Amino acid sequence: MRFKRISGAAMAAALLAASAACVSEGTESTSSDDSLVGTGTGADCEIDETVKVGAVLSLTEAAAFAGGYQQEGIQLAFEELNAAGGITYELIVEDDKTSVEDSVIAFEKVINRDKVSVIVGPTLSNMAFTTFPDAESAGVPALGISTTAEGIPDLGDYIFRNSLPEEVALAASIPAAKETLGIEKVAVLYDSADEFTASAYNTITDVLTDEGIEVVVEESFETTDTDFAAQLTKVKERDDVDAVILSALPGATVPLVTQARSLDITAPIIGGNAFNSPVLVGLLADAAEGLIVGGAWSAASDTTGNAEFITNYTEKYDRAPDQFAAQAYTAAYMIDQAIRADCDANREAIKDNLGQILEYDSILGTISLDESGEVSQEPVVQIVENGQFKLLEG
Ligand code: 1QQ
Repeated sequence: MRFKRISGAAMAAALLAASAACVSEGTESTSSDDSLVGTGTGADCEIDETVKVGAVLSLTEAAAFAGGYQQEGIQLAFEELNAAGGITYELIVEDDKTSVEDSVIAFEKVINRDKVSVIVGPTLSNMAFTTFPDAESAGVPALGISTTAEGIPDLGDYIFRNSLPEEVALAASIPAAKETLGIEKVAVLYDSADEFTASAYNTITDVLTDEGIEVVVEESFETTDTDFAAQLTKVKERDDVDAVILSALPGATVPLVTQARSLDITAPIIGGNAFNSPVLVGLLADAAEGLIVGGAWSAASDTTGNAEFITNYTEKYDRAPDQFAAQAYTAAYMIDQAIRADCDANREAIKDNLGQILEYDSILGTISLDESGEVSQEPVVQIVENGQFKLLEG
């Protein structure tokens, strides 16, 4: 990893000024804690005080399919980092129970009770639109690891994500499917009640227009729906649907795809980040075959450290990692790099340095974060074959 700039007198002065005074309008003042400033920089940084990191994840209810993997990924990374020495991390995990109300309470706890230096999560964009403004006004950096909806980094100066935006995932999966399968006409089915899936719907329409693909059926539903007969009948009535583009969380994806297949709708189904889940593929069983998935990570990718990550994770948790685990694991390393840049684990320093990460060679591939909080990374497109994710060669 390299940073856009290295620490120096100007940087130290700026940090002092920022931490001594109000951070910005509307942001609580954050005083710098000297015990979180160590000696040395980079790999030589040593901080005596334990650095507290909060992780607000959906460990139960609808998004637990992702939250469980995220908890495991981040725990593995911090164990490795603690073993490497120099900085000791304490990870404080809170379950937001896939609920906006509980995610607000969880953010409040880690910010005020635990006084963490940085927060990882929440799992869903739906919660991020409410909780990230709280982190912003408290002056606590927050790093989203699976919050892929449009507009997340715009929520504030302290808000970052290392999660590939859904816009980028779909802008890869739809053209790859077009090239491989020769798609001309599609049905678009989407959950209009969730921030992430509704925002993905906007992207889907843009990408389809760019690709000259015609939408012949467009139907919406809600997150907790389980019966998709009405929407699927519209698809079934037509005989010219080359593919179904689906924007849904797994809770709706499983019954929807299963019902589509039992209605003999055989068109390929294309999606984004939410589909990159072995839990989803397991639940769908045979109905998962041929699913085309745009996302941020693949077990088949030859990225730096990926093979070792997969081995260590599988050994520790007795199951293979997924994209959510990989992004959470990477977040811990990005936070560690941001702290080591100035050997300073204060909130302000982490905020400044997270936005300076350039071309970090991670298990997700080469990844950068900028001051706006946005990530840049190459997407991967996969297809499910024999129950396994394979890279889709376009
Ligand atoms: C979001 C997502 C979900 C699929 C994460 C589990 O990408 O809510 O933004």
